Amino acid sequence: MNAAPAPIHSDDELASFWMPFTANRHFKANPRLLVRAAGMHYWSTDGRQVLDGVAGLWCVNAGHGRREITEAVTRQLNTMEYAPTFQMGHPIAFELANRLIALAPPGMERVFFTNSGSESVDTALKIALAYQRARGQASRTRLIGRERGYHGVGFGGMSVGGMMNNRKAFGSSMLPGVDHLPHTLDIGHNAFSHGLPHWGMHLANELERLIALHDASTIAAVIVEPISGSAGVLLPPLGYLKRLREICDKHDILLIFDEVITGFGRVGKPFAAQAFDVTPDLMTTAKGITNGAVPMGAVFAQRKIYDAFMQGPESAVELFHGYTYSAHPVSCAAALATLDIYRNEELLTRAASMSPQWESAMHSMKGLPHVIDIRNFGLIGGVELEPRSGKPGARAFDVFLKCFERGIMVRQTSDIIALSPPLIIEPAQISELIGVLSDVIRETP
Ligand code: PXG
Repeated sequence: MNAAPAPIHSDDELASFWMPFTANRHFKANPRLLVRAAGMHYWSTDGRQVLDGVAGLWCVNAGHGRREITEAVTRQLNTMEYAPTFQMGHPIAFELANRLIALAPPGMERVFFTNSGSESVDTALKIALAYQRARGQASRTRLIGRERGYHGVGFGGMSVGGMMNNRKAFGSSMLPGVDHLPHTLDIGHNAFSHGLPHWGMHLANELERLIALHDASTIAAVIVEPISGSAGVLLPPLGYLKRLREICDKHDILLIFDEVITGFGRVGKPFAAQAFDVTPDLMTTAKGITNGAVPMGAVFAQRKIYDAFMQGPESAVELFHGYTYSAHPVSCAAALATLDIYRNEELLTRAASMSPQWESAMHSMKGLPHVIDIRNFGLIGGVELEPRSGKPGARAFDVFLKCFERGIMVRQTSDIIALSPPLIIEPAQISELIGVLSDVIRETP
């Protein structure tokens, strides 16, 4: 077991690290430092045990401190710490791609490796554009995203994403030729739906409207998260994703599912594509692929997409894209060990069996002060609070802070509390998580 480092006392010691997506000044005045993790828990510098309600950041699906992953990574570092995959290869990269394909929806037979969700998204967008060109449809350059979508922080992902705060500072540098579908959250019609909401399938028809505006011959691809996570758990209405698929098929437009959070068991099947029985053309993943232990991402592609590139001279590079660390051997080793754990412990379907209990625990918070909506699917939950007048996000931020003090870690985005525990969560831990969150919501003005 690692010894806990000495607590940091001086403000100066926190000054250098410019923290990502963080209120830096607030954090550095009130640091929340984690030093150890095992199973369902973190431990903080002051020795407190914290129940992880968000799997780190939606990534530690098999729980913390998995020895099998540590050993696989150590073995790989001792054998070959790095090898290039540009015009060279190493065996476990191919083994991992084969293992991933076996989990994926039918037809998704090719895998491109990246190092993060953002890179997976930018990779998928580039593949979509290059595919259209490769098959003689070079006029298809437009990309369609969705309001309140989150697709990471690259310029491509930011452009198709629909979160105002991620876009406003970079407005003039977005990709040209991007349009957005409306988001699917409608509290007026769907508040407190259990699982997928019944109202709103017709929102997919907005794609027909965008096609009528731009013409299908200009559109390369549509990208959506099957369930929007970062925007605060926005669920697809029943039938909505199938309808998107039908419209894309009708107009020969690629459909991309961003499964960075829904992939690897979060919704009770390996991927949301399977849970919702809708197969995209490209699928972006990251996070759970290595249980968060080392960075990695992967883009899954339908065979027909890869095949479209396999023309021209055999010695020519077909796709001018890739990263120094694509299929990094250490990441591959971590991913293989992670997939073994998922298989041996049947974690990729566990969210389905835990979901009834999760759903009733989530909805037990109905009626608490300021709770205006509760949303759930698989092992994902969202609680939306009424914003304080003139102070959007402040109420949920207070809830997040108090939860941490009381020993549970949740995520806050605007006035929504998001939950996505490791898939190993036990019934008593669901009760503890929701019990503490309920107490905190009750006590937060
Ligand atoms: N797509 C989706 C759907 C995501 O959720 C990314 C792309 C980008 O992945 P990287 O690995 O580049 O961060 C994400 C990331 C949260 C939260 O609490 C969600 C993410 C990241 C950090 C926090 O909602 N998702």
